[in-house]
Amino acid sequence: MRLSGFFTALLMAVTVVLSQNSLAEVARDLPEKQAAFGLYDSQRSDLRKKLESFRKKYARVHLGPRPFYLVNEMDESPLKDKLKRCENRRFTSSKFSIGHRGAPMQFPEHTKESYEAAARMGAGIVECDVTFTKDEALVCRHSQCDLHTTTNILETPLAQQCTVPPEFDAQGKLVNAADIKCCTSNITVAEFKTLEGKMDAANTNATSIAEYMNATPNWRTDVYAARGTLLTHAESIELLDALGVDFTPELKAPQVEMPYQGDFSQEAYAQKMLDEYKQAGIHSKRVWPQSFNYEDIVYWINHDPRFGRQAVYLDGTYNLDVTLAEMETWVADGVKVIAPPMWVLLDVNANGEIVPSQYALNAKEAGLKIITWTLERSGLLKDNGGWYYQTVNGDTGNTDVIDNEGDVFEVLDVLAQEVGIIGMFSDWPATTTYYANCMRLR
Ligand SMILES: [Ca+2]
Ligand SMILES: [Ca+2]
Repeated sequence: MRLSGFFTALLMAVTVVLSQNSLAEVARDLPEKQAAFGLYDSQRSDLRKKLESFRKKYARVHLGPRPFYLVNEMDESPLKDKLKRCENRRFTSSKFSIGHRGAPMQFPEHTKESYEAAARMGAGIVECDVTFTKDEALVCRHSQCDLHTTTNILETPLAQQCTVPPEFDAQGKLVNAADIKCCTSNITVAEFKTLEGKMDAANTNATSIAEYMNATPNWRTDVYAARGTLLTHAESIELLDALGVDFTPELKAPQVEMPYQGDFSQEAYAQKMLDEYKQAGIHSKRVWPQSFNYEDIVYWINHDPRFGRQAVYLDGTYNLDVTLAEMETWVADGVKVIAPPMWVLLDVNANGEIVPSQYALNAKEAGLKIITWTLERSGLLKDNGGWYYQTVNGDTGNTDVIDNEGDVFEVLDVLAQEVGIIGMFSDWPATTTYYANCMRLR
């Protein structure tokens, strides 16, 4: 035993010496080898970036307990059995899993912390909703005018710059809670960066600022809202790139008259959003620009076709009756990807099964790729699931087939397997990442 221990130690020592020698040789020869292979600095840095992003893609993803809980909550079915068999898998990031505003079920939306949580949960793409400040800097916010519900602006002196600032009576009682309105265009980017993100909510009956701000629904939480670091669009690009995830910026409708301050046109705004990716050296393949405004999509397709190729037309008409002929006009304009809300893609058949809607069938026939929104944004499904589930929960007259938390996977499975969506926006990406890994959706 002792002898074999000695030989093992000797072998290890020899190995270490040899590997140090060969490493030293490699290091010495590297400049020559690079010259021989014609690797210039920029190519080397490209290669390094690619390796880094490869490493991050396959870095350990952490899903937390929620997806496992949701699988357990499912009604018995072959789908449940299949999902259960994936419990011990090594989960990796998937572009099917899109972080909607980050991970806002539990983290303040559009903050560094929220984006990091989404990436950690395996979202392969993370969203920055894009709007602009008074000095025309692009920043991540869901709306140009939601600072009063998504940040702490009302408890700062910047509140006085709001479009509709808070007003108080002689006793100091807040008197206009329902009307308060604060926009990114009210402040400069430097001022924006001094704010803190909070969970998106407001009590519009409040009689104090504290009461107004303390309104997070009980199915979300404030436990991660101690700090929410706000980001410019450019900072979001840098962060998401470092996290190894791809990008889906949404150009939000301006709440100010365009051209803003006489010179910032809608086209300049749409172009500026894409230009910030070019300035950061991001390949267009990694960017899925979105807009509800059809003209923005057409602008990108015609003026910046590399980025326009993956432009996502968010169909916010909520019209279940869009015809195949109309969808074919989108295709003729160069649109390749559409994104209606998930209920538009779903229907319930006579057997009480969730099936693709006529809209979904038309979109497939037109050859459109489909992304949809938003999973995990509905509160408890035992309480019906609300707006996002309206065609499957009885709200629009169809049979109600939503009655427990596990139904989230029943819905996602129809969207993935039968509608054939290529991506799912989620407020808690872990749920979608779990499904994507189990079904091998990249
Ligand atoms: Ca969005
Ligand atoms: Ca059920």
